[in-house]
Amino acid sequence: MGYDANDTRPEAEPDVDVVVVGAGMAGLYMLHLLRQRDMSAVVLEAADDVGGTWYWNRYPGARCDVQSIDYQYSFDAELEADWEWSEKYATQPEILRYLQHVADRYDLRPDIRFETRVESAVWSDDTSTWTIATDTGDRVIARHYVMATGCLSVPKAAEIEGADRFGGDVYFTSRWPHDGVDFTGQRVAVIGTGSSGIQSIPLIAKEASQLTVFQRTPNFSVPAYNGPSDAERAAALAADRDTYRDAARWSRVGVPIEPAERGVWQANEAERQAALDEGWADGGLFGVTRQFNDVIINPESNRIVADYVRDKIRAQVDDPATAESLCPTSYPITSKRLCVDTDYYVTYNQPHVRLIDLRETPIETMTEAGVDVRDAEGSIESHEVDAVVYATGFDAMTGALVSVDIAGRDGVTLADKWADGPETYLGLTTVGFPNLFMITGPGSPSVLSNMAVSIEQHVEWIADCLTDLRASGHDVIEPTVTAEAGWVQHVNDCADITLFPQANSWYMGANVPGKPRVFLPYVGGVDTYRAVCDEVVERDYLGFRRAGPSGDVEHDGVVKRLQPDVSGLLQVMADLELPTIESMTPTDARAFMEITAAQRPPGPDVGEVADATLPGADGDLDYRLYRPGTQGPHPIVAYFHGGGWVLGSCESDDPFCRDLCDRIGAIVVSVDYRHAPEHPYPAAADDASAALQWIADHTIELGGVPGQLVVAGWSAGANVATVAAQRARDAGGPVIVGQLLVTPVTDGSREYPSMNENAEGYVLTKSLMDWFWDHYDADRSSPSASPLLADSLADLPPAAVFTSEFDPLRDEGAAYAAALAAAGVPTDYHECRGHIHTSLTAVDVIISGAPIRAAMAEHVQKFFAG
Ligand code: NA7
Repeated sequence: MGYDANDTRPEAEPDVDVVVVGAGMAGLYMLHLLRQRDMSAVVLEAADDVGGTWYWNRYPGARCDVQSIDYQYSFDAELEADWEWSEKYATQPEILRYLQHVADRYDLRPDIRFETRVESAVWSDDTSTWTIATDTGDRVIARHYVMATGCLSVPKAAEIEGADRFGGDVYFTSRWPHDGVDFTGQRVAVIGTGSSGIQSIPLIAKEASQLTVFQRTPNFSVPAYNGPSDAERAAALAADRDTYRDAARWSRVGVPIEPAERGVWQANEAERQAALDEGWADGGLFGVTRQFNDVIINPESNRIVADYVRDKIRAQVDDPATAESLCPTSYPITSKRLCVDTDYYVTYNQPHVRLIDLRETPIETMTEAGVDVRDAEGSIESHEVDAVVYATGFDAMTGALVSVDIAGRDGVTLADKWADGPETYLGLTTVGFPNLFMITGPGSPSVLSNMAVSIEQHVEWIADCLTDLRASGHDVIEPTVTAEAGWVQHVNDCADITLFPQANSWYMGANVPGKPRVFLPYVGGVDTYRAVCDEVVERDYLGFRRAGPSGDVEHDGVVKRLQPDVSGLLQVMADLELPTIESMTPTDARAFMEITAAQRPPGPDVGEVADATLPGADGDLDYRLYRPGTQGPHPIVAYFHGGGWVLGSCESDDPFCRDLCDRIGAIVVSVDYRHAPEHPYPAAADDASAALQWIADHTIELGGVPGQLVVAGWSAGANVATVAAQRARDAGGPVIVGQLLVTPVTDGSREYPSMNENAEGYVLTKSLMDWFWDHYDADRSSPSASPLLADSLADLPPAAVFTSEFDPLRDEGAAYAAALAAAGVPTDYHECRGHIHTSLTAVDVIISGAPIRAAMAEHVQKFFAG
């Protein structure tokens, strides 16, 4: 190997192809694979042995919370066959032995420099190399630089007043003495009740004469039911190893378990109880919280599961006050890492174990003799102890990356670039730091997944990337600004549809004072993520610039442009291989829509839902009225449903109408209109006008406020709504104070670019739109069919127009909004990023639509406020 402590050669020729930092699970496999690809590599490791997390975290009870059968390498069937785990959840010593075995088996140690801490890494644009300096004085020049430094490897400082003052023994769970600690007969304080605290407390209690646990925030913990390896899993693995491992690779969390298929709302009380009982009996990370698919999305679902777990905590702890202190209430379950324990809660039933709730009595200071806490009245209680154990956690995910002084292009450091939060492309690379790779970096599934699976995926992606670079004659790779911004946006979009951001967790960086509050891992799932990484390669490294002797090549672009839940729904629909609407008769299509509607979440409760009829232009029309639960009278929204003049009814947008009613605090009157082809153009528009007039005339009887009438509609319903508004203007009444137009049809006379750009793949297709128009059989040049073509749009009520980015109708909606504004109509226009025609109204299905619906409601409230 060509490196040397006194090396002063110019940084022209790399010593090695790759420097890898860290000899944990990631670094070991990276080294092995690089060697297999004929690349030279050296691993730099601060510890004196391999193991990473499993080297450092030697506290009593340290175990992996993913079953051992799943938490191991899968790249070599023989390695798997040679190693047998003694328990379902292996202890730290056993996992460490396993990693040592791997290092020996593949003879990795000769290329690992132990007791070598990397201090800085500097990129040179001139030589396209990284120069890595260590605390031993080594300097290694490498073409590529891989940080395999782990997500939870930099312990957080104690951050407790007077910590230095304590005169007894001090331990950190994350830096536990190699010879172990004997607490027999000692008075011990444990500070912190995360996974490390929860695993170690029952064992420390066995030795200590007195144990005082200082808890700042309680965690949800579920039973491990540790024991021999899970027989069912072992049998499945033995029967077909490749299928088992592949299922893990293409699963949500890197473990081959069947995902829950129903939300809590789809189960009745008894079914919920049975499912939760079953999950509790299974134990582990994937037991009770994985019975329903909406636990981390739907607050009500989350509350039901959290209540169940809280009851289980209460049932285990004898003292009611201690039990209440142990019950988390300040964040949704699983928004902080769920803990998996053995006898944690029952430990508090022992007479020598006491819980101090720091929310009631915060730590005042550490003293020479122990810990002083202060109660609400200001009195101090002193807890004298012989030893303090800090189980206070880590500077997670970014800590290890920014603790090395990494200077990229133009000397900008990673710490500076990430001052407001990490920005990465795929959690693997970052702009301005060519040839730098992070294994399980921020923006990848990492800590939300089985790390073993995510590590292998990253290591293999990086090795493939370097192999491809070599083959194409490039030696530099770096993401583009656009690709990175798009990925950061997508990572945030994914987090924002979940309850994760509500917790002050280390996922959010909230445990480290001053750290930016950003959701760090990628919550979109291991399967989705793997598909994205594969797609990037298939699209010839989309979002990367490559350079080298064979020239420069850049494929700029954003890999995930749809909102994550929209993309998930499209995938589900594609998997169902549903027939297209336009291949059906209108009658069949209507029946099909009804079946689909019956399977969706119901939307929020409102004060009253009443069905009745009103006179249309030619006969009675059904309507459904939604009334808020608050004291009336209320303003009224006259609403027209979507369905291309052919499909739907006054009930078909039920969840959306409930949502509008609830958010706005207005009566929503959803009215039928006659459908084509039985009643072609202009029947729908005529009915809309007649209905609007009737509603205005019956405002008082309906419980409305005279003069407070807004017209609203979605798609074809927005078309007839605004046509009715134009006609009302021309007829001198009724008075309408605003119009809410959601993805409206405004002009059938022309083909806008969005019609072709989004012709297929986003539910409303170009051919379906043709089918609708053909059935409506309208004179498309008439303003009653194409309201954009009206002679004048002046003096129309103020408008809020919402379109979706991936909607064939986007541009005609935008054109209508622009024309309204040009005609002097106060108009707010929103193009909803990453949405499709049907997603804005999909209440409780497309969660990313919720803020948009909130904006719609706000606009309508403004219309009413004048
Ligand atoms: P965690 O989960 O970050 O837990 C740290 C605990 O320490 C947590 O209860 C903290 O309370 C508490 N803490 C941190 N600082 C203080 C101070 N200053 N005073 C009192 N209490 C404090 O780390 P772990 O090592 O237990 O687990 C990390 C992961 O490793 C785990 O999720 C598994 O994936 C494996 P807080 O919640 O911040 O109020």
